[in-house]
Amino acid sequence: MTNMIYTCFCTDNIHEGHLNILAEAKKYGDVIVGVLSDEEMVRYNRFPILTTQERVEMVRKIPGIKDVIIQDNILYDKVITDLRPDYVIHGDNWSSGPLEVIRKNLIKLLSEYGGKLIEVPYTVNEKVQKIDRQMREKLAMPELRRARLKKLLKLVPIVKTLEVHSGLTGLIAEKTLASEGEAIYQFDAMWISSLCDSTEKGKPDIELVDMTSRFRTINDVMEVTTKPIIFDGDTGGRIEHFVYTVRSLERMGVSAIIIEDKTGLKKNSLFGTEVEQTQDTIENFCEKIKAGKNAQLSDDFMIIARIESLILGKGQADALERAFAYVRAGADGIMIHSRKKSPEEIISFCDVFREKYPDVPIVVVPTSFNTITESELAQHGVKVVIYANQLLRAAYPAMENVAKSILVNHRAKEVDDNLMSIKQIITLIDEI
Ligand code: SPV
Ligand code: MG
Repeated sequence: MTNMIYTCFCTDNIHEGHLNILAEAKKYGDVIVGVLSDEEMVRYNRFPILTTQERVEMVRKIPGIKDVIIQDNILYDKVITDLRPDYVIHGDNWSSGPLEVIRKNLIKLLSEYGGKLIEVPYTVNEKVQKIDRQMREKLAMPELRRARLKKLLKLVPIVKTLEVHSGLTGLIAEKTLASEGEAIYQFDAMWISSLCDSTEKGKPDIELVDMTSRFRTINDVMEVTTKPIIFDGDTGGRIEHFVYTVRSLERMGVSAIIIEDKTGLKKNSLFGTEVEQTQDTIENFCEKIKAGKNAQLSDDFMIIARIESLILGKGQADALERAFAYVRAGADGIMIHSRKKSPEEIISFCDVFREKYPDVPIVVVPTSFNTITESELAQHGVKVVIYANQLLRAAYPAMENVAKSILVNHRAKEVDDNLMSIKQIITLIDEI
């Protein structure tokens, strides 16, 4: 009986690296190729440009393959149980780092019946690297990037969004992978926070940093990333100005703007009622939403209405009345905010809102109510979770401590143990 050899592809593009693997595989027997599903691609790899089905067709066209299947989990348990291949073949680029857990899992599964893992040198050459860069460039194109948030909302249980305010923090959101047990995690999207964008520039969060400057931040992030962007649009400003903001963001490839129902001098919500803040009228805010929806040209762009009722102590009934009105006015999603330590008021809002609107995305920013987990939020219908300021809050004390240490020691030696090495910093950013 002919041996069976299995390999899994998570790619939109067949290049010589894949063909090398297949050529090697054919030496061992009949080759079955698994195509990793969209859901799993976004969970641990990059967003696929082609759909699962299109990728299946792409692989089917390669001559000499016995069968193509869809692998719907990055871990091999189901594939191995179903197929029991004699061999599995993979590039040798997964022996360390977060992907190691997949390799270990596979080796354990194969050892249960005497299957073997074959590892071939991962092809790294200029041509392959160029193809990889081209795919990433394509993902970063405005049309494709903009549409990705709506797609993600369908693909993942909750869109995990990290605040970014520069190219460097963008790279952290783009590239960070973490594993725990046999699971691998990464962020799905990025948040351009008004608080952090302003703070990074040494300015207060009062709509002082103008749109041109905020767009600069978006551009810096976009130049080095591919993940979708949700923009913190503060109050959205005057309706006459808001429509232009919508058009500009859409053209740049931003996926969504969140505007909050405050008016006058906006202060950060986490001040709550300690400072004077005025909530907009329902009528006026609905007009703003309608004008924005009218101005946008694509179907992909989302305008999300943020409700400040709980922040301003106006209560649940007011928050819900506003949420329903904003959805009727055309909002593509609702963000509900709270500065309570307990997530209770957020949960009860979500539960009531969900009964009326099962599909309108709910967004939350659990800065104060930070004990609730992503899966608990998802159980109450939350579709987007934003970690809105943690990166900047981590960076500031770390930098301040280093500055103090240099001052008291009159040299930099003592801080060295807390720093990344010179080698690491000079090689952190790849040259094209
Ligand atoms: C931001 O990140 O700027 C926000 C969220 O608007 S919050 O700071 O909680 O108001
Ligand atoms: Mg803000």
